[in-house]
Amino acid sequence: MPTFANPVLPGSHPDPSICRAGEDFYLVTSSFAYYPGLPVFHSRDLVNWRPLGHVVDRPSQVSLSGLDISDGLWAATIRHHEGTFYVAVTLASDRRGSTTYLFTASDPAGPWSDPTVLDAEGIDPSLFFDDDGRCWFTACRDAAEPEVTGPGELWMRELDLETRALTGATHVLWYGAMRGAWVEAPHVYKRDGVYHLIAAEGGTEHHHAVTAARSDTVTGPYVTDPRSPLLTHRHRGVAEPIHNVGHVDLVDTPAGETWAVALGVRPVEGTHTLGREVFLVPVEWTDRGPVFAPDTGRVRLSERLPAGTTPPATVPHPAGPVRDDFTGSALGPEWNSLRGPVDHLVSPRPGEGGLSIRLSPEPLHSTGTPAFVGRRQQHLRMRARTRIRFTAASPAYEAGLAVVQDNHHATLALTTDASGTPLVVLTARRAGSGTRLAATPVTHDDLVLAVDSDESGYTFHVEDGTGTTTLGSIDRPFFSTEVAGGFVGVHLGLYGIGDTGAGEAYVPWFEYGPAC
Ligand code: 6LW
Repeated sequence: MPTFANPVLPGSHPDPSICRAGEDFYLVTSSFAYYPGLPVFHSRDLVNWRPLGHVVDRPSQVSLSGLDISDGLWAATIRHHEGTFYVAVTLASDRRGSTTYLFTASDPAGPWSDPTVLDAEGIDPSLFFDDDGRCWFTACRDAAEPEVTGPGELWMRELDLETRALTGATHVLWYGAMRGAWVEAPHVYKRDGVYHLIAAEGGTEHHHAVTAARSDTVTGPYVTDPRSPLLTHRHRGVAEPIHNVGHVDLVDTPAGETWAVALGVRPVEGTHTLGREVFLVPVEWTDRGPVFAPDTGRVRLSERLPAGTTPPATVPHPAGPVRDDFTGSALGPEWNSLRGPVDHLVSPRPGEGGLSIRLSPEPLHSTGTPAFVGRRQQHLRMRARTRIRFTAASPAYEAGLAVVQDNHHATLALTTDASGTPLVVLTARRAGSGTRLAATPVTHDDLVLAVDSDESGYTFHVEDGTGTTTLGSIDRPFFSTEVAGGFVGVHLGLYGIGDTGAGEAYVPWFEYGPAC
């Protein structure tokens, strides 16, 4: 039986939401404080996903400034109704509280509208279009009586599509099946006249689970599906390659099947670095409701292809390194900055190719917009290399390669010592406080900086034309969510720090790919 490889979107792509328009599937994932925000992907077969654009690609749409990396754009829902695409999303902020935004587009590739702010409490907004065309908004919020009901509750109000405002009564739908655990990520589906409310419970870590309730009317009352949890890996042992499975969204295919996109992680000895990834799971509808992974009851690394699709003609994820020469007028869709555009700091050199990185005093751990662009690490075993030319006028100036996981960073940077000798320095930083792990003088200011990773750690190298020097390694758990905290996965990137106008680095190319 032809199969595909899970995850279908490797690397940090949490909280997937999916919809179909005709033969086309569209998927959005969370992007937190990375910019542009809310990547949109397109697929015809649910397996091969191609980046299409971003919902948030203008700073005027949403302000991400001042946010921690794991705050920002959380858990969007994408839906298609009568020619319009809708995305509802939370802008989460520890300090400012959360805001719910609604965006629309006639083409999911964009442009997406400026947002409408919805008067909605909580996180994980979702939309359901009933047969009569009415739109119902759901989200989760703190429960009014947590000691009785559990910490969270799912609620619903009608969304008036004309005025783009919530209207009518608030309906409290459900407190979840596991009660003591947070209930979130609600989505409503209608099947044979029954409304099914599917949610995530247990928190987004080890106890993550899919639970369900059903009702004859959209606004409830919803009755817990006694089979809950319908999907979880929390009972599986350390040998299980996929954990933390949950936060699903369902879609029907033109061939009449239903599939779920779920988030999950691939830990190694209890810690994961790549973030929460997108897994594709078969679903079968029965009289009792949806059955996830009916054959095996679990999410698998190798799964049967959806019916009606042919084995992919192209390899979805490159087998070797892919080099970016930055020859386009803008960076490719895999590149992200933090909290806003950085064209004034990091930009392709017109005509020439390569990237200019102008120094900026903003450190990587700040809540501003540093001179940084990064791409997701998508393979546990990988290698990233970059050629860089930079002459630091002061030991306080540096430019190079960065590994960023929330507030845990490592940098491999070209700088100088006080006497003006160029150095390459490896530094590990926790929330800005850095430990210099190694330094080596270099004879060139034109070098290749490299990092590779495997199950045990990240190893940093410098190539100067005469040979390769390995500067050191950092244990993998330092870059894991379990140690660094937060909601994101590792980004690999390029950065420069120094006084404004004090110089720029030139990066002819950056290369990333899986390693064996
Ligand atoms: C997301 C929520 C969650 O909104 O993490 O714990 C949040 N679960 O569903 C960010 O991904």
